[in-house]
Amino acid sequence: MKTEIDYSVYLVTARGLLPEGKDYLESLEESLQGGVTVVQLREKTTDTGEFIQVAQSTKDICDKYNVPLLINDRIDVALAIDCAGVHVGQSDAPLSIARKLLGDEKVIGVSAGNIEQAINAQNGGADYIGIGAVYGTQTKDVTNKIMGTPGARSILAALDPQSPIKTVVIGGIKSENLLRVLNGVHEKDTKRYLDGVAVVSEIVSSKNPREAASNLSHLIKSFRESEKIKYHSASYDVDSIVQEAWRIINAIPEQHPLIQQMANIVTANDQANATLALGASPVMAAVVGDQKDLNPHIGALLINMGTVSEEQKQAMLVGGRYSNLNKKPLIFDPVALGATSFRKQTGQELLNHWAPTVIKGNAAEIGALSGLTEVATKGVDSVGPGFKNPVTVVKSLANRERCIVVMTGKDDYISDGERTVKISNGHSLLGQITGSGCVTGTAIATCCAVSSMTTEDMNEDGKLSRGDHFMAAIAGVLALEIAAEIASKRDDVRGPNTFRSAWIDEMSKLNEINLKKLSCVTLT
Ligand code: 3NM
Ligand code: MG
Repeated sequence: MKTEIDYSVYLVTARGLLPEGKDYLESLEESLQGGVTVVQLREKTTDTGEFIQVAQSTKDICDKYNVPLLINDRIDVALAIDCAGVHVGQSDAPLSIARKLLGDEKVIGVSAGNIEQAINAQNGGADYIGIGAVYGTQTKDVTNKIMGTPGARSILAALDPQSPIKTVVIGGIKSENLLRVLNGVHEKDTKRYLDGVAVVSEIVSSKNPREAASNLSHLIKSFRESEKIKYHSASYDVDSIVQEAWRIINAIPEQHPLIQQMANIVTANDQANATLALGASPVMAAVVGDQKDLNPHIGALLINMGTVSEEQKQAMLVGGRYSNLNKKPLIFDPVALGATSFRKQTGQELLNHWAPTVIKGNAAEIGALSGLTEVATKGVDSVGPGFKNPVTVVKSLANRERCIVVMTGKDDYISDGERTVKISNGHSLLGQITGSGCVTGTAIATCCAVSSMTTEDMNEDGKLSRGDHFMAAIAGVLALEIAAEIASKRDDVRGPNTFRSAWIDEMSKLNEINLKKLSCVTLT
């Protein structure tokens, strides 16, 4: 019988890359303990006699953990030790020959660097394809072009949705970019997900291969859980949305979540006060050392790039990772992302390290993240009238990053990639004080925390963070904009500064009647 393979964490060996003093079989065994699900023995220069010996001892250890073994290139060695199958590259034996020699009971994988190679492998009866190279790698001289996640995704899209062929990606995959890879390569239209990721150096070159494998395994599991999210929210019409927004806002004081914020130095104080006014607790911890201990206790983490420093960036990288691991909502505010190349790089680096639950920005920031130049930036501000087609912009970014996208402006657009709403609340005074956008991030984080806490038991499957954060993002925006409208009408508001305090006051006094009367939500 053909061996059933779980391709999730696919280890390709490389004895030459072991850290000094680390024994090959010891490293292999530790990686299996950490969660490697399939092993490919890859030896490029070993003589046949030694190859068979190494293959046999590799197989003995794999057998102990019930993990299948494949042999790179050498059909004879696979036959000699009777392992699960082989992996052939484009310059190795052709698939048809490999199949003839090995028979139908063995697994055969083929390297595919482009669509044509992938289709040939599929039509020729390969069991899986190894798609690569996704990113640059030091491990192998890759002659194929680096395809990035879009290239790998186009290969998934080209496969026959009915074909049983499995897919893994390879090349430069690390735990730091794994979520990005899984998010980016999944093909929504044909419903094809990657069956796994293949790595060499991430595990082999590690002094602690058990931990390296276990990190990969953990991230893949949380990603798969996140795909199973079931929205618990009521019907999707304007009245139900506003009702759900009120349910979330009203639950804040009762749940009293702790909202961690890596804020900027300009608006931190307003962000902290707004958190309190909404009924939650702020904690402004933004150094690396705080993250591990604090993360289990927070309701959500807001990462605001407003005045990001090298030191704060490190805390952002670490804090975001813990948030993903502990399933805490992670709200990302890429302030002035398009303004400088340092900010662009920082934003990309952060998004390579973790998966946000919500991205919130103005038109220029969302445009810069999307790679669009239609809307320019001046410092932190967006200039001009905004996008001609804002719905498409937020929707495609939400699909690309697989998160909720909130684009603020005169009208706000919120999308989860499928549902998109427009909110036309707010007041022009919000544009005359600093940080009203940053404070909106705070409100979204607060509402996401509540939505996680109140929906946890309904979402047994869990997700990266639980809850219907689309509704939470709407609730956060509505809370702040309706508080602003009410504040702007107060007699004691005489200009931007008095407005600012009145606005925070009104956040603490929101009620169901006002919210329902004033909210201006449109389905798009
Ligand atoms: N095959 P690392 S890339 C063995 O593109 C191999 O087909 C590739 O190593 C392909 O995980 C590669 O250390 C090496 O980047 C991947
Ligand atoms: Mg080869």
